[in-house]
Amino acid sequence: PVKKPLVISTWRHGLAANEEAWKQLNNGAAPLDAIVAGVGVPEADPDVRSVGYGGLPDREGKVTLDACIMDKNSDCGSVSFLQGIKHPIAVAKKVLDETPHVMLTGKGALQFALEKGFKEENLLTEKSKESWKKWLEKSKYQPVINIENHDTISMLVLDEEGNLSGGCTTSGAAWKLHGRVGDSPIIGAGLFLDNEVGAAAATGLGEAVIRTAGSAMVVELMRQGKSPYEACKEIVERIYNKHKNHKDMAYLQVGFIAVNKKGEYAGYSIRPGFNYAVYDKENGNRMEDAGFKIK
Ligand code: SD4
Repeated sequence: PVKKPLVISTWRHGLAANEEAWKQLNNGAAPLDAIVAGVGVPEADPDVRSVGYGGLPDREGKVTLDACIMDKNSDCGSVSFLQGIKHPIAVAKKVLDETPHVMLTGKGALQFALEKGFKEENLLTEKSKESWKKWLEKSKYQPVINIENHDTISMLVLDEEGNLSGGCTTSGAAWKLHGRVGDSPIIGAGLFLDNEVGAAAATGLGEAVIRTAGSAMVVELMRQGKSPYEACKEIVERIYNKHKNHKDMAYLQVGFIAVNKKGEYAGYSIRPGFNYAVYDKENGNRMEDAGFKIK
């Protein structure tokens, strides 16, 4: 029998996110609302330095956010390069629910959020400002593996009815160029699902995930019969091979989580250190380590 519901989120902050999403699902919330509430926990947490409020800024000291959400009908909403709004995932859901579009960006996304009643606020905490000032001393863009660049929260849900949905939210790569958008708000890169097959989401160096249409490829391999583990592994290996001689290789980390309609799930990354939180009825909420390609 398929284990349902099942909630999977990237990284340790996924535990608190899962907890909230699980609570919402139990209270009868729609899966997308559970995702918004769930990933909203790290978004609002100033100690999570890679998502929402408290996120590390770009090299101009500006916190710019990317997020997207997708439902069982393949409807999706996304915001990119959004500033001053603590919960970009909630804005992404509004884009899905209340516009004829999939993605809004920058000032237009902010304008839309304000029109929908979101409050503009300063997202740069003192702590992140300090980190930025320290970074400015050397101003060297070299993402730190598994730390400042790889802590996007992506959440995948297999709900009670056996339908898939997912969401993804991040402050993106720390010290990026102003205006840089990563994989996280891009459907097919940072997140993808097909309710007939499975769902996948990415964390890590967004550029590498975009170059390879990462999450879409993982889902496509599951369509061809691969398990979530095999699918994540094959795409991670493909990304690794494509980047073997690439300038990004020195700091390249990419990880995927995936789940299929049977409730099988997995995570796999290029380097060790990637883990994810899983919540199901049988075993509760816990961390699991992803497989990885290189030591
Ligand atoms: C990005 N994939 O913007 C994201 C980074 C990440 O902090 O995983 N997080 O490239």
